[in-house]
Amino acid sequence: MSFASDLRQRLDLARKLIDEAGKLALAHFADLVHLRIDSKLNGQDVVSAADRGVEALIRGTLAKTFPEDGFLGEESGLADGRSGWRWTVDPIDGTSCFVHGLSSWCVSIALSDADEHTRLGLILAPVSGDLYEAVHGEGARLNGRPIKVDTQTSLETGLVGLGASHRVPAQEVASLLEMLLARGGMFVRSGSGALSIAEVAAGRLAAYYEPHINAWDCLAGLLIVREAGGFTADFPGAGRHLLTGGPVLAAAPQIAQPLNDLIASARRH
Ligand code: LIP
Repeated sequence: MSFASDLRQRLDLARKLIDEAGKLALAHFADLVHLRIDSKLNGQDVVSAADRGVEALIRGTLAKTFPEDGFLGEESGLADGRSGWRWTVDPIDGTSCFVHGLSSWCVSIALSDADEHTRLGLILAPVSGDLYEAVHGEGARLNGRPIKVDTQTSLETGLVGLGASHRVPAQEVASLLEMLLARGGMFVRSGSGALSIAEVAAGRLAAYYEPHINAWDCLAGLLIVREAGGFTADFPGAGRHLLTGGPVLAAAPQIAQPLNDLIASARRH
């Protein structure tokens, strides 16, 4: 089988699978009162039966169809494969929003090759129905229509998505917020890094930055931004490992440097 044919087969399945996963997640979302929720690292870091059920659906279907592929899921961890392909999946990104009944969550599926290049990225926001998708070298799409980052916005006119969690010192986030506001900028925090990164690709956000995020949260979105003409900093960055995560920056090209300068200043404070 050729590389292109292997990739196409996996894209076809990923499209069907993310739709099925979105429907399962929505069924849980409609019945939150009966949803089992557990804390992980702290009260803000939660996992639900919906996360586990959606990941089991995706992981089980992929294992049946492509048993030689590797898989990295937020809830079930890493399983190496022999084919060179590896799926990286966040069954529900924005779990905290999900369990609180907020609509800012999504299903994120990425596929990487043996050289750790992301070749497919799919992000579905089931509440809105928005499906973001990219194939390496073939552009980015939202609901089937081509998308591009916003090349006209600036820090002073655009919205910067900022991620925050208790995995990083509060002061680091506070310093960046202060510097961005002082610069005349504005921020939003949606609670779903994957969805915010996809909104950079759609030209809705000027950029997205988070001091620490995991691979399953961002690999799909970073490909979608690159294919939409955006800048993405190397992830997880020099000296870091896929499983430890790291900082993420995705931006319209004209925003990347001024925002990076603010990030560097905030880190020094
Ligand atoms: C979330 C990320 C978000 C981050 C949260 C959490 P999850 O992923 O999308 O950007 O700030 O701490 O990691 O846990 O909802 O899949």
